Amino acid sequence: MVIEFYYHPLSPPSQVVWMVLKELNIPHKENLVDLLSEDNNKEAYTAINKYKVVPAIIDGDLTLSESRAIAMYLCVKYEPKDKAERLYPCSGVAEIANFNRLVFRDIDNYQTLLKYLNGDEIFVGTASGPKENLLPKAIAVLEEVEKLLSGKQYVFGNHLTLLDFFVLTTVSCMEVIDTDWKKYPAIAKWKSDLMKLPYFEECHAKGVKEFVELYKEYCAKSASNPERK
Ligand SMILES: N[C@@H](CCC(=O)N[C@@H](CS)C(=O)NCC(=O)O)C(=O)O
Repeated sequence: MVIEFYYHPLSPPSQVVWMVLKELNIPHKENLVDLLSEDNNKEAYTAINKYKVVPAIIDGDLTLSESRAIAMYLCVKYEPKDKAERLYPCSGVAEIANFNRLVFRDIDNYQTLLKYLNGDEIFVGTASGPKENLLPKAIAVLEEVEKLLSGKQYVFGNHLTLLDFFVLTTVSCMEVIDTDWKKYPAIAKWKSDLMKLPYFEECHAKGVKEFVELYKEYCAKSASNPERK
C-alpha cells in the first residue's frame, strides 16, 4: 500500500517526514499542499488535517498529522526491528526517553528561530525581516546545537537518526540571514556529511534555497513599502 504524503517543500516539518520516507524506502505518493495559495485552508485538506498545517499522511485507515508523531510512527511501523542503526533508536526506555527529550527540545529551538525570523509570515505572503532584539536567543540555539554535535558524527551518537533531520531543518532556517557557518565548525562538518544523503538536495536543500529567496524578496518589498510593516 502506498502512503499518501501531504507536504510543502519549503516547510521544515514536511522536509523531515519526506526524508524519513526516503531513508526508509517507504512507497509514498507526494501530494503538494500549496501553502502560498492557501490550499491548507481548503476543505479538501482540512478534512485530512483539521489543524490546517503540513505535513500529514494517510496510511490505510490511519490519518496522521504532526511531523514528530508521523516520523516516529513511520519508524515504529516500517523500520526493521533487527536493524542495528535505527532512525528511531529504541534499545531501552532510558534511550527512548533521552532521544525524545532532544526531539521535543528541538520544538523550542525551532520556535525560537521562527520567532526571530518572523518565518511564519512567509506562508501568508509577507516577511518583514528578523526581529533583531531576538538575535541573542537565535545565536544561543546555534551554540546549543554546536555543543550537542561537538565530538560526534551525528546528533544522537554515531549513526543517522530522526534527530539529524529535525535539528537540520531547524538550523537551516538560519540560512536566510547568511549565517557564517565557520563560527560553528561542528555544525558545518555535520551538515557537509548530511549533504551526501541521496535525497538531501530534493527533500531539503532545494526547499531551503527557495525559502531564502522568498524571504529576501518579501523583506525587500516590505522595506520599500512601510505600510506592510
Ligand atoms: N507542529 C507542526 C507544525 C506544522 C506547521 O506549522 N506547518 C506549517 C509549514 S512549516 C504550515 O503548514 N503552515 C501553514 C499555515 O500556518 O497557514 C508539525 O510539526 O507538523
